Amino acid sequence: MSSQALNQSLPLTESAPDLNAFWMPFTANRSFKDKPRMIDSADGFYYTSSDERKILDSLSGLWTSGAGHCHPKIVEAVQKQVAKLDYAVSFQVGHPGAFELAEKVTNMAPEGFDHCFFTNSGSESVETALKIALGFHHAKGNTSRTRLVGREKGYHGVNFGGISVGGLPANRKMFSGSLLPNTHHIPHTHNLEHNAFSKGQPQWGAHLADELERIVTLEDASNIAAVIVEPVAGSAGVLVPPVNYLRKLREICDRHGILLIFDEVITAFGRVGSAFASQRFDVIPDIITTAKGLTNGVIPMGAVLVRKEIHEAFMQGPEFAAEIFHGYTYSGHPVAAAAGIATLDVYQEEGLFERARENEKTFEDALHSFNGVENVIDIRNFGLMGAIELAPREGAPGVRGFAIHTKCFEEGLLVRNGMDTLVFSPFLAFTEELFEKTFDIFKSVLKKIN
Ligand code: PXG
Repeated sequence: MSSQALNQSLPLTESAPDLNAFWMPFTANRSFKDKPRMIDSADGFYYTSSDERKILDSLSGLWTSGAGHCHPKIVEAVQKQVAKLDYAVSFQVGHPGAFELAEKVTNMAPEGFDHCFFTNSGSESVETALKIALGFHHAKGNTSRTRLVGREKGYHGVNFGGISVGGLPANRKMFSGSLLPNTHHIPHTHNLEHNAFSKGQPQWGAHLADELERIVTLEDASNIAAVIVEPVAGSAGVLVPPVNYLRKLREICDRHGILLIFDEVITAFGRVGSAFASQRFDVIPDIITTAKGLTNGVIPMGAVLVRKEIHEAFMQGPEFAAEIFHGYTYSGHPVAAAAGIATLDVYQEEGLFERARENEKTFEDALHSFNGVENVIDIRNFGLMGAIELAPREGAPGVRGFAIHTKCFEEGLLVRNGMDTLVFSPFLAFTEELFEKTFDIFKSVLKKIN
């Protein structure tokens, strides 16, 4: 393109961009473009909208930014790295940052998780984990173990493996003819009759893990590779595992030689008051997927952590050959690795996982103060994950939740709605004052929106 042509294609002023070309993900594009909600900048716990209003972020990005937006230490690390080594391939060549980050992450992980594979997102972490599970059994000579088990209402990203084991009908519907074969689903644990308004882990529901045993009986253990679940389901609207449920899943997997994958894309890095939810629940899987909080959302990056035995199973064959035919152009990207290293340092230096634990009670009390408010049919919480579920309007599911989201934005609060469930994921070091502010705005909006 000539420089003249280039100039003609650039806007002459900093006026608002045309909104047409960007096909926004998971967004009502037409209604957004009719009435945009634009964010210009971020600092700490706030966004600033393009009409220069401060918007308190009750979701820490999209469960990504627990350490706060534009954290100076992470910003500096990224700036320095991008000027020093902007990109380096990780295939047959390495750079120190990726190794340093892998060591740091595995040091925070449950004992025995000694290896980490880098991806660029949660979705890629899930695909990678499923492939590692299949590859593990293959390497062990158990080539019939190819079936994968997920859970209803599970969210494991948007790629084909992830939506196949995932259990959110809307995410599967349009693609249902082309999902992976040989997948099964255990039931979800959402039950208003038994568990509504539980604080923390519900007492009812551990028996639902036994459904895995039923699948094993039906399909035979020798055909099943892995089970994947979120320790606390996030996207489905914070579904907290019933007491003993995860332990039962672990026991059934152990009994039958099935790998257990915890999808910790949301739950890792302080969201439930520990580095990994596995540690908080004291149930240790075989493979852990992460993303989001790994870099505080600053640069896209994910990681899959595996137990030593799984890694060892791949380290066979001639030494000149790659052990797994899998990887991404940006696996272990130097700028992402720098963001990750700085982020993990910030978590530690600022004691953010401990701060998250200290904040749990304030958060729980604030959420459950909505018990009894009109239209509120359930409240759920664990760690710093919380949800308030509202009854849908008759014949119009999701409309009430979306109206609350947009009204909150107008009033200076970003709240995410999944249909009629409002989801909260506060910053790890949120203050009492900001919890109060969040829920004051939310309360006033609830009064205005029927
Ligand atoms: N697994 C889990 C458990 C997730 O929560 C992914 C995988 C996919 O990650 P990527 O980086 O590919 O988006 C996620 C993502 C919501 C919401 O509304 C949650 C996610 C994504 C979009 C919306 O809660 N989590």
